[in-house]
Amino acid sequence: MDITGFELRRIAMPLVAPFRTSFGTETARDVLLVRVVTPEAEGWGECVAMSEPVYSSEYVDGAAEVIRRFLAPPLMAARDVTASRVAPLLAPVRGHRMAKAALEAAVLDAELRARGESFGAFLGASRDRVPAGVSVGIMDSIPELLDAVDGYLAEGYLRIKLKIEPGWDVAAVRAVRERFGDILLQVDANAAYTLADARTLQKLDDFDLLLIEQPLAEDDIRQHGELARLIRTPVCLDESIGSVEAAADAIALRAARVINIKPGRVGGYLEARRIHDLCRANGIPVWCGGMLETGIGRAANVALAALPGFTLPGDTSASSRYFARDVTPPFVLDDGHLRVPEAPGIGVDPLPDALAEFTTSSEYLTPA
Ligand code: NPQ
Ligand code: MG
Repeated sequence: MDITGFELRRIAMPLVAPFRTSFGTETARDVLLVRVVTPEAEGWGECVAMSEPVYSSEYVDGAAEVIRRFLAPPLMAARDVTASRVAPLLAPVRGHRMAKAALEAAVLDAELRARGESFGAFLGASRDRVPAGVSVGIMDSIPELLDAVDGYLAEGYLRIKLKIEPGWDVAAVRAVRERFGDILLQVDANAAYTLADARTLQKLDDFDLLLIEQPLAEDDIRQHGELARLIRTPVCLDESIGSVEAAADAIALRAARVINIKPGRVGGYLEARRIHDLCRANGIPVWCGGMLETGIGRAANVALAALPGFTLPGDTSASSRYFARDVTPPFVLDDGHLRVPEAPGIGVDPLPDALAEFTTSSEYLTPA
């Protein structure tokens, strides 16, 4: 395909409730959407960067700028662009994986729509629905946390993930375990601890957690290996895994018994599939993370989560977990599962009225 242009569209989506993590509290999702226009088809990609560089070094304004100045021009100058050529064409630009992933996703969506193939079929999905987990933010009190978890279990979520930080960890986990018994339960620290906290993290060993996600800093892969030898809860890496090479290092260092795969964090769905394949070959279970995606990113994530190595429920929740109104027909829980879209590309179409309601700006990039 030759690229006619890219639309960069910013939308502001109010969250149904504030979402607090160890790095801050979000009340709205500020999202950059990419629409690629080609003669054959259009395609959509969602950039998962946040407004501020607090989960990773990327942030939305920076992603828009790097796309505008450095990433869109070489793609628009190239002929016969396919998704598999996007990463090689963008390789001269270092980093900026979330920005690159949004472009690759848009091109892949257009390419698959043009040939009538779904994301699931293309990626190698082995199921038509995926079990849904939910990520539960840090609350002001334990009773509020128990009410929130109770509500999600009543909705049918099959796995609960508690966000933790120093001071909101052992007591929160104990309260949820005592109240709800034998549920699938895991925790995510978003890099809030150091190896000096190993004694606190050991106390979580009593609660039969599926895993502890990213307890230490992004760069501390070796230290995660050290921690993994000090605690029984399996260590899962999120922020530390930005590529298939990082995943291979983490496995070799025994720093991750489980890996959270987020396509945006690793530069796209093709790299995400390579990490899946590596982990599967090494007996490392993976699950699909979430970045509060709209239906556009969620649709593609659900397709990825249907690959055979995704053996743990992911953070692929229903649209209603985050948004009162989504920009696509909403993803809804069916017996605790989400259906993998079957239509071409990501399999869902943005709703023009919803897009218009949430759009804060739009620009159209064309070849030089
Ligand atoms: C995680 N996600 O696994 C992330 C982090 C996260 C679902 O827990 C706005 C945009 C707020 C992206 C809060 C979940 C966010 C965000 C947390 C991502 O680490
Ligand atoms: Mg995480």
